Amino acid sequence: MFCFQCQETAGGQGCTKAGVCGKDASTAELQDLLVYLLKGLSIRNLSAAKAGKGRDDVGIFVAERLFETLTNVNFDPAYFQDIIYKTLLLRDSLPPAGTDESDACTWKPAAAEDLASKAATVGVLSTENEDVRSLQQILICGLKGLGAYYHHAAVLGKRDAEIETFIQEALASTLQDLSAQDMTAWVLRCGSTGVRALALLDQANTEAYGKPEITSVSTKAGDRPGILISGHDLKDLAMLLEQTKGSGVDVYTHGEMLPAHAYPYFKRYDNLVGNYGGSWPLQREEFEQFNGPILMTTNCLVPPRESYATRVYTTGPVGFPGLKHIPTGPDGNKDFNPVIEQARLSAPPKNLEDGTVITGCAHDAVLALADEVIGAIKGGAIRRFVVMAGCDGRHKSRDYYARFAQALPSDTVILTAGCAKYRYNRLPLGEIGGIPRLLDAGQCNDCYSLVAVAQALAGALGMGINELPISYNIAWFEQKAVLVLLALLSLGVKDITLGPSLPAFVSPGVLKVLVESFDIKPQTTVEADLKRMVPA
Ligand code: SF4
Ligand code: SF3
Repeated sequence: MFCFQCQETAGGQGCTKAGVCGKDASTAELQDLLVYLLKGLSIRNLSAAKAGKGRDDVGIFVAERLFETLTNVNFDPAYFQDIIYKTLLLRDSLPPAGTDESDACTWKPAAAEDLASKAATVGVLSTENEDVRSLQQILICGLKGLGAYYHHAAVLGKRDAEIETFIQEALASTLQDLSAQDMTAWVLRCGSTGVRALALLDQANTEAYGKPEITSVSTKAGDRPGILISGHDLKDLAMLLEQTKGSGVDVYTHGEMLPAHAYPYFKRYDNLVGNYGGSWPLQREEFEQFNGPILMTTNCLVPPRESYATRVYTTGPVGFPGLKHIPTGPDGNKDFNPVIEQARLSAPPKNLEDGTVITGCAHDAVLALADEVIGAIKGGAIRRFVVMAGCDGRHKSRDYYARFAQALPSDTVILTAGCAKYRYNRLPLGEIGGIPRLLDAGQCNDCYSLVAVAQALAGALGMGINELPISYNIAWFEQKAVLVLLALLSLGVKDITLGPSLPAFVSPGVLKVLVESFDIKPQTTVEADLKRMVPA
């Protein structure tokens, strides 16, 4: 195996024997083979579409399969073996895309063992040129993030032909012999399509659940049995809350599900009682203490300890050998009764903390304060905004973000989204004239909100996006963050600081281009970065 798609890749270079994340070699290789075959499927479907014979189910199929290969989503080799056969069936239901088709369009296994031998030849390292490989993998990682966000919009009924076609065309482009310039253009198009997908998801979420409101969420555990729901899928939360109503079981959010508390729709449920624990890297300790069942709707799943594995349920794209999976019915509904039944028999969660956290500072809520914010900028009460969005992770070096947040001068405001915020969202950062100094827009996809706020401020202040008093200090871990980064680049945002380390899939040659074109900078020390991002 060779996988270097996330920030925690072994030695900052690549996982070669087993993933630091817990993904085994056979799963990693099957994921590579799946991505390869998705390219063949895309080529055939795009060709059939030109003749008016494309299949409507391929675009969403490809997006969802890409999501399953994202870090900390699916660790189950049996699942990938099965889905590879389904991908082959779908591909072969489409007519050949000409007489000289790529191997990805024609390869078939004679026996199950062929999957492993083929997988070993189609992975990341099958592209020899380091810069070509780098541009291809930036695109593939971006597409995995795009597939994830698009899946979330699609489960809420929002489909978009342009996004589906782009994903297929972009995948197909990685089998072509393109110039560096053309490959870079695909990468930037992935970013602009990312903006489109993030906007679509924002629309899907707000149409289904209302506009987020600035909300204080309790982090205290109650004395009734509970279910902990983690990941990003708000529709799963909606179904779970409806099914647990009146059952005597409380529902707690975890990790990226925290922002759900800010939506008017979820506020209707008094069985949604609070947020439990921090971000994903702490889950082994926190799940142990939760006592009740845990539902993982998307990333980030950490391979569970035996002591609580019988209480962990997966659903949607998530999978792990031996864990119980809640399937999606043909109408899109899910039956969470097994989870609820187990919760009834569980002890209440052990209390971990006793406070509150603020969320729901999405674009509508912040722009409702636009006059105050603009007045504070013009009057000098707010000197600068610092976008600290993105992911959390296990590395000790991520202490940097808590120290950075704490060291920011009192006339600065943090804009955040994603699970990176758990490093500093319990700090007493205070307010500036009634505006909280930490504005949490929500999940990582709600980085869209930060862009909308920046664009509105630019309009109101008559400035270009790079002239605004905003600095970007982005934390990345997995491929959704790659997509968010590409989205920011496609909008022309420059001078982004990226940490805690640069992606292993960015080669020195490609990094040079990123620095020259976008002024991307690696994170250094709190003191040096602060001096640069918040000039006196
Ligand atoms: Fe390694 Fe990250 Fe790939 Fe897991 S996802 S195998 S940790 S690079
Ligand atoms: Fe976090 Fe996994 Fe990226 Fe949605 S939950 S931001 S890491």
